[in-house]
Amino acid sequence: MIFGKKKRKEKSPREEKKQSPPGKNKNLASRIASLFKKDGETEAFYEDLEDLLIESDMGGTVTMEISSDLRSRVKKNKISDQEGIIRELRTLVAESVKEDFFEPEEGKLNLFLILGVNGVGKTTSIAKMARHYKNRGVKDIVLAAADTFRAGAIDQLKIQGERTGCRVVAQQPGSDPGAVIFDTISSAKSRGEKLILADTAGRMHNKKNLVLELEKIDKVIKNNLGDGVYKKILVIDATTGQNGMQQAEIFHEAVGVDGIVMTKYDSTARGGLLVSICRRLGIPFLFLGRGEGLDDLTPFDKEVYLSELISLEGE
Ligand SMILES: Nc1nc2c(ncn2[C@@H]2O[C@H](COP(=O)(O)OP(=O)(O)O)[C@@H](O)[C@H]2O)c(=O)[nH]1
Ligand SMILES: [Mg+2]
Repeated sequence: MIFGKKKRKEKSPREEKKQSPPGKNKNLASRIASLFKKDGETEAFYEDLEDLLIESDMGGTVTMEISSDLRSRVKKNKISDQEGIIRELRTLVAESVKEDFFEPEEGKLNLFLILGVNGVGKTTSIAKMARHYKNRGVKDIVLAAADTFRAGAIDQLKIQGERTGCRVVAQQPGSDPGAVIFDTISSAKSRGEKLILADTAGRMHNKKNLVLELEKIDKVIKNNLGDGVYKKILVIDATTGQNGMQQAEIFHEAVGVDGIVMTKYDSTARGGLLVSICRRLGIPFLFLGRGEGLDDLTPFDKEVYLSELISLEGE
């Protein structure tokens, strides 16, 4: 890993908010072009570019790595024009970003455990994913209400079950989430259902308890799923900036995250958090949430994402 000369401090969410660009346009290309017009390929240009990347939520460390890599590539490839620099930056960002898609395996019981802190959009994303997989022909989907902490969370999942035509397995509020998962796996096996989408609680105020609870759930799944397919999917809210990065680190360390759904992508003008998470943790992105409706979830498409973040001439 190459580090720049200076170390950047991660900005607090308050500082980040102050600098938030207006509107929801995430495209950095025209802003990079004006910086280049002003300064040419100088130290001042790279410093302003770093500020721009940080404002887009790429985080201090990743920004400095990318800026440093960009300098050396520009030198090595003797790039001197604006479009060339933008193209090289996009290539560097592209190398950091990973996409994936978890197609439920046929003939097996698939369990996708949906993780994330309160309010990021887990329950909403479960409904959207249920809709998405149903549209792709996965018929028997069951939702597990393993966020047992709040009665509201169970009711919310039941409503989503009705809206999407999926069976919901739930117990009383306060019951053991592991027991809900156990029930769901056994009933899904006996009914021959193919996909379990399991909701979880995400109380971050007590990291130790969160980790213990997730470890318990993880054990129940591993002991009972047999030869089924098990994926841990983390939901991150795009508007939370580098807090989202910290959440990804905590969950990844606790249980090992297989893929990420980024929600509220429609509500931010900053598209860089995804680069930061992919580059630092190497976790692929699966879906982007672009609204509150059931159909506002799109499979993550790296090329579309890149052209929204750093468009090239003619795009
Ligand atoms: N604009 C927007 N809002 C979203 C998106 N995903 C979820 N939300 C909203 O975020 C709020 C919290 O969602 P919820 O699913 O209850 O979060 P949970 O606590 O993680 O289960 C709700 O008001 C959702 O409608 C999204 O992609 N875009
Ligand atoms: Mg919820």
